[in-house]
Amino acid sequence: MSPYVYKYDQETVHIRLTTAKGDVDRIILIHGDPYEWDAEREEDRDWNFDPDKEKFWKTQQTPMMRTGADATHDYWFVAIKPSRRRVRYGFELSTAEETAIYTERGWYDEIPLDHPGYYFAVPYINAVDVFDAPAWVKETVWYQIFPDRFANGDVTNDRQGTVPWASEAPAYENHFGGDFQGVIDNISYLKKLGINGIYFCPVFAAPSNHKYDTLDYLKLDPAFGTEAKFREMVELLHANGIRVLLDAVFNHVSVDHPTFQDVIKRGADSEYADWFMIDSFPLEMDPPNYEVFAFEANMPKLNTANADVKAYLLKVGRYWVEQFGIDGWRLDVASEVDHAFWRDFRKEVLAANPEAYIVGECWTDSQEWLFGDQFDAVMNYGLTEAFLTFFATRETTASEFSYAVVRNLNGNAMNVNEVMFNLVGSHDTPRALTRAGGDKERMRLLLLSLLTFTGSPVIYYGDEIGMSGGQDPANRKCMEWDQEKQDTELLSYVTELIALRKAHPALANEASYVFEQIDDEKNQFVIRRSSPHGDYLILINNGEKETRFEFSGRAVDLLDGTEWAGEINVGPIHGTILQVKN
Ligand code: ARE
Ligand code: CA
Repeated sequence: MSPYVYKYDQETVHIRLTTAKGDVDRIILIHGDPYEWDAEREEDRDWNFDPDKEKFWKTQQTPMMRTGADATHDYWFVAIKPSRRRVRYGFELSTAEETAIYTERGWYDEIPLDHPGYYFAVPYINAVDVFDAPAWVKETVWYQIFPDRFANGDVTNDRQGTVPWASEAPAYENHFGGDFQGVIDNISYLKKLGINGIYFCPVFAAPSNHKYDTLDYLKLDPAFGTEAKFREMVELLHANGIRVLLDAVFNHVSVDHPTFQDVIKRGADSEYADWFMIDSFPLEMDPPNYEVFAFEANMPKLNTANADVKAYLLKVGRYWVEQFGIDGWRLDVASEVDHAFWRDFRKEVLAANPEAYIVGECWTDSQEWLFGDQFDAVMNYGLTEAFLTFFATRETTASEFSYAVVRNLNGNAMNVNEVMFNLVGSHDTPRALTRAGGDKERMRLLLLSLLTFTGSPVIYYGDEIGMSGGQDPANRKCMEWDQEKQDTELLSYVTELIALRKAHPALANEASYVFEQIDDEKNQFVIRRSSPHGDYLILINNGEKETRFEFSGRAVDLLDGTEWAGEINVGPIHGTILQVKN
């Protein structure tokens, strides 16, 4: 599997090709069954010729579609359904002046038909090899909750020193008492918003307010509530159609984790000495003589290649899925944990629930985790940056934005894109509204684009009501529950976008995503999303002036229900969604 050639499902192969920008006008895929010969042509065979050379391989020709471009390349795509789940293929590339055939054996002037052995191959689509992400994720809109900051539903579980809700600015050390009861109390709010999945930052026992320094993976933090309360919350969320994703911090533990404490005490003699990556004994913390997360001496890195560590963490992965019915895991610092561990982790979790969703925290190109054997998706921070630099900070042109998005979409298989964890901000980044300089129009464009993008969008708690905040910890303010202080207009806008995404599947997945009418001067473009459900146009005017978009036929503006023929005006820093009528 690669992003260029992969099995999309048990019958379909996707093929992509990139060419130098503007170099090629047309590409036709030449493809056929590796074992099928052209009977008609064989009848015509001139028996005076060498019989080996006169056999003709039977091929079909399917045009590829140019789906986009970046600064240097054009991207081409075709989906084919080989009749017997196997295919040999090559490319016919043409300009007005010349045609060339590209095969596994190199370049030809004419299509070589004497043997399929010239061609590239997908030898067979074995069902077990097909990337198999859970289908429900394609229809999920996530809401990310930082548990200490969403809602305090039970003051009796507050730890000592908890400060009153929103009474101070979030700092590295303060706790505000948010908990599972607070989530339960606000299910109706979440349902009204329309989200149908919650990603919870860590909930296991840990000293800090963020809980990324785990003390015990099999215990919930008492400040969040009891096991019974957690179970009640998960069941209530499920009863309301909301899935639950937990945060697994397996790269490191808290310095106070009993295993690490044992190593501090017993040194090389500790039975846990090989659980960590230690340079020398005795242990020293300043600077640490053991591997850690970043430069954090209080977060010693686990040696996931150690069989006991592996068994311990795999048990954790399985336990919460099996015992509490959680729907998946977000994996912290996933890119720094070894691949073999993640392959086993996937097997273990899917054994407990074949429909579980696994999303890694990787900030860079992530193909090496996304071949179907490790994660279903990653947190798509590459896309976040493309969105923010165009809509929020306005540093890039419409063309540059399109290049980044096209590269992002072509960086992974469609199977992955359809379940990608897409976000405009998280507990690790300044809030989107803050990146947008507090400008609500820009924020609306960001949310419109996020909620009409392929994949599985995530809304960071409070973004929907206009909360602000810079880099951590300022981005982790207490949720604003005072309606007077909520931006209720923004809230209704987000609610409407989520409802539209659900009502029109082509705004979510299984539809094309093609840039049209890119205009850098006016700072605008159109996204065409074509699907079996019809065509949709997402009109984006990121410019400072009202502008006119033209299109063929009639279309309905889904945000206000008005119908338009051939053209529509869109205000400055504004966008809308058209459903094309045929
Ligand atoms: C604290 C401070 C930070 C400081 C940090 C590092 O708050 O301001 O930068 O220490 O010394 C958790 C807490 C954080 C805490 C951290 C350490 O939530 O508040 O930070 O523990 O005590 C990189 C990693 C990525 C990681 C981010 C934070 O690649 O895995 O840094 N994210 C996860 C979680 C965090 C969590 C941890 C890891 C640790 O989501 O919440 O932090 O368990 C880029 C790079 C990325 C980089 C990113 C952010 O663009 O490409 O690699 O992510 O910037 O820095
Ligand atoms: Ca509480």
